Amino acid sequence: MAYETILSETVDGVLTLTLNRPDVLNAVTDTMLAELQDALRSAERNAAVRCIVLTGAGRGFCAGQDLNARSAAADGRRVSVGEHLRHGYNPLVQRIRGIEKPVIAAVNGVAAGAGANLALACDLRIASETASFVQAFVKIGLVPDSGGTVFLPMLVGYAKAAELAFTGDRIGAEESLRLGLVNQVVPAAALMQTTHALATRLAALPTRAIGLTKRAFNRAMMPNLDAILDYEADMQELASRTTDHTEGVAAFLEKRVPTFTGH
Ligand code: T3D
Repeated sequence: MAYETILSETVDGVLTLTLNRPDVLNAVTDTMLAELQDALRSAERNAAVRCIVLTGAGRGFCAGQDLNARSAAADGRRVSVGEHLRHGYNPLVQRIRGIEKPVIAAVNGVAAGAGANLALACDLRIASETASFVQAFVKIGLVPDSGGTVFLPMLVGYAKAAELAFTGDRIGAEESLRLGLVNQVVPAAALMQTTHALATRLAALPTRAIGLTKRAFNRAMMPNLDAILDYEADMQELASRTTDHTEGVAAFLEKRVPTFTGH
């Protein structure tokens, strides 16, 4: 499959997938979701791929759902946000968690909304000094999705997770390291080299043992992930029907400060 929105390269047993819509900070479209699924499905089956790196082109890692391209069904009807999560984002998160090979996010810039939570779904995160994380959902009247309600509190504890999710505050690389959100922070110029060095090291280790370790971590740390993803979709569907959500998206697209009413 030829890809439009991602780049794919395998070197030394390491598959690097680069989100490639830099003009919009690699915001996610349905095409991107399908392409990531396809690339990861192939990687799962390909014994020559023994580690996967996810990164972004340009100054962003990923800005989450493309707010200019809210999904529409083939017949032009608006697809519900809950269904969009169930059919697009949730299977991708399940694939990242389910693939029995290490997945590293090389966070090169801002990671927002579902873009932040896709990074959190990965096993390890190496951040450039220019990286930042934003649980941007609240700013458009939504709730954390793509596994954020389990990954975020698991990594930073409930109090900090609630603060980040309720405020939508952006945190930088050093703060992310202090909170345990990322494994390492490196200068921007060293990000891909450092990540590739770790990835090639992991790719040369016993892949089956690492895969089974990941399976055991999944069982120990997030045994209800499928149900949680489904519940997030329910909550997102409810949130997406509020006037605050409509206002939040309109304000973002019109580049103005939103006025929320609590409805
Ligand atoms: O189906 C469903 O909808 C449910 C799924 C939901 C999953 C989600 O991810 S919901 C959350 C969606 N994402 C956001 O709300 C984040 C929106 N973006 C931002 O808040 C900010 O852009 C950032 C904090 C990420 C970065 O800020 P900054 O100041 O560094 O950059 P910027 O100037 O805002 O953005 C640069 C460009 O990217 C800009 O375009 P322009 O003015 O140069 O033509 C901006 O409009 C565009 N962009 C950034 N994020 C998105 C986007 N365009 C479309 N969708 C985006 N998400």
